[in-house]
Formats: sequence, structure tokens, C-alpha cells
Amino acid sequence: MACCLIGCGSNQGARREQLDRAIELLGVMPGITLRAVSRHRETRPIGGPPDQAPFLNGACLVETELGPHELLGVLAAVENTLHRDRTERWGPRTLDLDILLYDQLVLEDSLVAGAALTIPHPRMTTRRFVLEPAVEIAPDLRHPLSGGSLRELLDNISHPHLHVAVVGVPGAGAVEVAGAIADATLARLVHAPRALPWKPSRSGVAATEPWSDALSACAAALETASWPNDPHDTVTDYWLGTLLVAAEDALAPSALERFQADYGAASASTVAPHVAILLRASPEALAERVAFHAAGRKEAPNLDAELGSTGSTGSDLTAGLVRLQEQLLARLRCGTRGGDGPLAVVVVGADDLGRAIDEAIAAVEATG
Ligand code: A4P
Ligand code: MG
Repeated sequence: MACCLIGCGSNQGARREQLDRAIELLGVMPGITLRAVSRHRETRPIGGPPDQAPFLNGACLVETELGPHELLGVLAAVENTLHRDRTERWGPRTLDLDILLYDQLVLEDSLVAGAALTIPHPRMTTRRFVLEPAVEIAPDLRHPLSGGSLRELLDNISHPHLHVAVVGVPGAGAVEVAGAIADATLARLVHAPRALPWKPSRSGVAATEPWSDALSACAAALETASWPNDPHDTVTDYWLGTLLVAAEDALAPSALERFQADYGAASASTVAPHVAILLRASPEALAERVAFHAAGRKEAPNLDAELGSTGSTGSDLTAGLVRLQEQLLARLRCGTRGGDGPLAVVVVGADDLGRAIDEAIAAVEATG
């Protein structure tokens, strides 16, 4: 038997009746036992077309003998019974049923019969409309990636002055995405004060100085002692942890040991991000941006500002950036389990910057 948390939403038609009917139908499905149902609450629509109607959102906890794909099939059948129209992503819907958690299972884009399934639900950690009803029925349930309980995830996005870090390798678009989030949400914007000292072709570097200098400059802007207490957020286009991950890739063991000590002290006196938006660009998009950089063209996103001159050839630099991006992803996906990562992480595709901006803004607005 697996214990599953299911998120429910509706913003079209007779919302309350549809949600009640959906839960009633779930309760009589073979292989599913309903354990708890939250109250429904009205929420502001996040993302999707402008002017759509408010949602009613809730959550329920079930025990099931069904595998995750079988459960997804049952949820789709219930959605279809209640006339779900799927023509527009994030468009108005009579009913949306999402698998939020399935025991401690982690699946990424697992494809069966054309249906892709990602568990835990990839956008749940920043969504108040998901976490509030979930905490009502299962506060102690753990999110297997971040390691936080649902109660901790909700507390995390409820901080009075959130720190949102847009994280990406140089050229992924962090500067542009962070700027757009700050404009849309009236947040304070903090730019990385230094370029990343990392260079793809120089692993085994012995000098810690450029790294420690960059670390102090980047940490100074995030000091706990001067962190604002107003109800706006701070958006940064860097994460201190990126310096650590990149240093592990670049520095020789003894230099790395010195840097790790500096990093420990710096991170202890700074406000770690509550939310990280990780930009993930394809190798092809990174290669294209590296080629623009080599040709001296100033297209956005601009590698110059984030990396300075690298002295590497295009393919070296692209391969290095792809490697660094995977290391960042691995580190951020562990949340608090592997160290001091943020509890809320949303991965956003960064090949199309306009779309990345929309998704990143939606992820941040969902915390409100
Ligand atoms: N899919 C992958 N993983 C899952 C999962 N864990 N649970 C696939 C359910 N489905 C999953 O979903 C598209 C495809 O996602 C499915 O075919 C399935 O194979 P969909 O329900 O057809 O379309 P969608 O919901 O428009 O897309 P998406 O990306 O799942 O949207 P979200 O992230 O669920 O967001 N604002 C408020 N206030 N309240 C809401 O409930 N919901 C959304 C939808 C946006 N804004 C909202 C709300
Ligand atoms: Mg859905």
C-alpha cells in the first residue's frame, strides 16, 4: 500500500460540487482508500491566461494498491467524467487532480503510454494553494527531495521577507529572469557583485584568493544582520552555493579545503534562499550562447557579465557549463538532505527566455 497526497483544483463550472464529486468518485475506485480530505479554499489563479476565474483548491490523502501510472490513469478518468478540457496549459478547468506525493517515490518525466509523470509534483514546493490544504491533513508528511515536512515547506514560503535566488550557470539567463521577477513582484533586486572565477579548462587550481574574494563580495549583500523585514521579497541572480559547487569542480584539494572553511563562515552569517529557481538550458542552447560570446555579440543572456574572459574554446566552455549545470541540479535537488540547499526548488527550462520568465514569475507569485 502506498500513501499518496493528491491536489485538487477547479475554476470553471460548479466548482464545489465538482470537487466533492471527484473525491466521492476517488473513494469508490477499486484499489483506492480515502484517508483524509481538506477543506476547499478559494485561491487567486497563478499563471495561465489573464482574467481566469478564481480557483477552489483542496487536497486529499489516499492509500492505494495502484502503481503511480495506474493512479494517474484513474485521476485522468475522474477528470474526464467531470468534463475536463485540456486544450490550454494552465487554462480554466472544471477539475485538476495532481499527484503531489506518492510515498517517498521520486520519478522524473517517467513515460508510460504517452503520459509523462513527475513525482513529487515539480511545482508544489512554492505553491501556497497546494501546501495550505496539504498541511491541514498531513503536516508531517515528508517531501522526498527537499527532506522537509509539508509544515516546514509552508513555513518556508511564509517568511515575511523571502529570499528568492535565480540560479544558473553563466549564460543560462539568471540576470534576465531575476530582473523580470523583481519587476513583476516589486521585489528588491540584488545582482551578483562579481563574475564567477570558474574556468572550464583549469581544474586543479591552487589559488583560493579569487574564490574567497568573490565569496566575500557575494555574501556581503546577503548578511543576516542587514536583511530587510519589509513584506517585499529580495531576488538575487546568484546563489552562494554555486560558488561552492563550482569551486569543487575547479580547485585542487588543499585549496578547496581552505575555500570550504571560508564558505562555511560566510554562509553562516547570510540569509540562505527560501526559494531557488534553477534555470536549466539544453547543451544546444548553451553552445549557441557560447558561440555568440566568442563572436563578441552582446545577445541576452550575456556570458561576459557572469563569467568574464575564459580563455577556453567554444566546445570546452560548453561542455564545462553543461557539467557545472548538472552538478548544480544534483546539489539543489537534495535540498536540506545533502547540506544547506533551499527547501523550495523549481527547475525551469531556460532555452526560451520568455517562457522561463513566465514560469519563474508564476513560481514566485504562487508563494503569496
Ligand atoms: N503530469 C506529470 N506529473 C504529474 C503529476 N505529478 N500529477 C502530467 C498529475 N499529472 C502529472 O497536466 C498535464 C500533464 O501533466 C498530464 O497529462 C500528466 O501526464 P494537465 O492536468 O493535463 O494540465 P495542466 O494542469 O494545465 O498542466 P500542469 O503543468 O500539470 O499544471 P499545474 O502545474 O498542475 O498547474 N492556480 C491556482 N490558484 N490553483 C490551481 O490549482 N493550477 C494550475 C495548474 C495553475 N495555476 C493554478 C492552479
Ligand atoms: Mg494537472
